[in-house]
Amino acid sequence: MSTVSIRHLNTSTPDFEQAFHRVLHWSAETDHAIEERVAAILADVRQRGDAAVLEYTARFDGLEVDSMGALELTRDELKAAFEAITPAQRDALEAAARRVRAYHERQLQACGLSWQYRDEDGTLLGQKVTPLDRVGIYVPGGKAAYPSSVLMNAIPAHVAGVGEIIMVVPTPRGERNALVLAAAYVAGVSRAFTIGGAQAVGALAFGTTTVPRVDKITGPGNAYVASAKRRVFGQVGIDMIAGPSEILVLADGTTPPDWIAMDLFSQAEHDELAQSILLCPDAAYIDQVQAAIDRLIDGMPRRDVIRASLEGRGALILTQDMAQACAISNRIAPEHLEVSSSDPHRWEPLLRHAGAIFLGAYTSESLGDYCAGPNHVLPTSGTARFSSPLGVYDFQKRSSLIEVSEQGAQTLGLIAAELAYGEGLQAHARAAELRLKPADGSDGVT
Ligand code: HSO
Ligand code: ZN
Repeated sequence: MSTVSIRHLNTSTPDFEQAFHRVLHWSAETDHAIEERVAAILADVRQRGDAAVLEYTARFDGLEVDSMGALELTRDELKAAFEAITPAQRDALEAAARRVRAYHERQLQACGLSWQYRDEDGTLLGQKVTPLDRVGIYVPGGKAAYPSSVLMNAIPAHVAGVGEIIMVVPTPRGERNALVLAAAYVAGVSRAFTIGGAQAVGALAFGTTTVPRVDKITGPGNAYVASAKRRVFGQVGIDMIAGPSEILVLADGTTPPDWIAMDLFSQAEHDELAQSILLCPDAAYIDQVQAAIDRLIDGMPRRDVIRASLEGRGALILTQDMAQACAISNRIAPEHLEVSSSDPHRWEPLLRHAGAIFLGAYTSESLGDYCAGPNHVLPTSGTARFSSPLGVYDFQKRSSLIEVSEQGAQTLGLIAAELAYGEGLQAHARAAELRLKPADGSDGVT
């Protein structure tokens, strides 16, 4: 057994605000060296296309081939990867994909469809929803190569009706991750390239002879990828720039402490910079969770990452009551929020800012990471205050529809002309007025 020096805070002590600020305060520093290198790589890919991508792939991934064709994975290769994994893995991937698909199909029905109505003048107004033509999905190759993320990015795109889904995944020295390729097969990826880093983002954003230009790039990546995505934003759409994983557990003390300890570990094991926080009004229970952490950590293969995360950014916070715990949770706006309570529905209405809310002791956050159905690409670093999980809506766009009736042209024409004259815009006013019916019944054309 070894002690994990995770911070303990108490909302009733005078220094709480200061200590809380230290827990929350985290800034991803911009590394200027990375920024400069990424800018140079993007400029080069834009200019030289495939030749540049080939060179960077040889240099950074140690993967030397003489044509871009050799960096494309065929649908047959994806299928072969699917067939090469174990039957249990195939079943799990397919079961997860089914649930994620079903959830996103609901999302499409609930908020992704076109609508229109006619007002009292017979004017038609509406919103037309169309999928993006082509999207790029970035899949990291190194320590964060998650097949589950392939499903979480590609399935909503597919459900939205995106025409072509292009996946890029670096394969250092040609080492391919069979589960990632199998997930691409299950999720219905259209084309896949074994390229990564800023050069892959550039290829997707600008297009090369081989890699088609996409309309939006989604998916997580390292600092180079994040910087490249920021730089190409505007040319193409991007999803969020994700920070390290976070979990906040709100506990009333009725869940076995080992379960809570393991849930805190589950996000801590992603990254030394991941953040796991417990909020609880029961001091004795917090001690039990600390004891569970100390007892369980040595058995974890990723204990070094978990310890670094818990000791660096974790916290066990004693609150006055559950309502105060909810208020603090709203201030944190965590990516994942577990309400580990015997009465989660009592607290849920108080919780406003979180990427995903997991209700009740049986709902471990990890079930959401893989297969519950909702997306696991979620807003981090407090951005749940203003943004949402990745969803079908991220792969769609909207166009407004307006069809003004003859009668509507009279009503709207008077309003518009008045406002247009006020703005000094004569042509706007006249365009509206030309469509007004004159009082004398003539056609109004002068
Ligand atoms: N919790 C991660 C997603 C993930 N977990 C993938 C396991 N695999 C970010 O929300
Ligand atoms: Zn996770």
